Amino acid sequence: MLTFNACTLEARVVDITTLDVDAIVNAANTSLLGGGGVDGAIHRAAGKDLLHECETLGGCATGDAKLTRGYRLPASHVIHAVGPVWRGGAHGETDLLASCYRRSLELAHDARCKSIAFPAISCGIYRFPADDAVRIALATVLDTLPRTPQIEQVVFACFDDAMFARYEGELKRRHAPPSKPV
Ligand code: AR6
Repeated sequence: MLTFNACTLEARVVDITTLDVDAIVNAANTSLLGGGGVDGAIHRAAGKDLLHECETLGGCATGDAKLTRGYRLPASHVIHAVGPVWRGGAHGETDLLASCYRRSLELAHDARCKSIAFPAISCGIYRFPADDAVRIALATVLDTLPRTPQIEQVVFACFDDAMFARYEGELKRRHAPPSKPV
């Protein structure tokens, strides 16, 4: 766990649909009409009313996010973020992924959420290299939090131990005191 200003950041091996936080982030696609992976799991757990609200949103651009209610989920809100498909790294993937984390925190802050949970956006079906994605996620969240002071808790929900180890490693690395100048 890492504390930054008044916010705690932690990684957990958990199904994000079970988390009782103010907002969970969905790794959606530009249609916002559901899909596989965590998107499918969130829609199954939230029920049809989530799809009905998504149908009113007119889709979402890659790198952006849109907020809905959580319906049957324990979470009050779902923030549907659209990560980039990995196409080798020269198509703006890094900036688009960072933008997902930034926009999600901004939307959560505007909706007065105190706690938010992220999946590893783009790291499944969209094939973003996981080590890079985790570094981008952490760096962007830490960079954005000073402008979203409403947020007190950030959870990185990992579906497996390998992803958890990546987040733990990155959280520890950022927690380490700076080395002494030589
Ligand atoms: N809780 C937490 N993490 C999960 C869960 C869960 N219930 N289920 C999967 N993951 P992916 P993407 C992890 O493929 O790469 C959909 O069809 C998973 O192990 O869900 O952004 C959308 O509609 C991986 O680490 O999202 C889009 O078309 C991470 O969540 C497309 O997939 C993201 O994997 C988006 O692909």
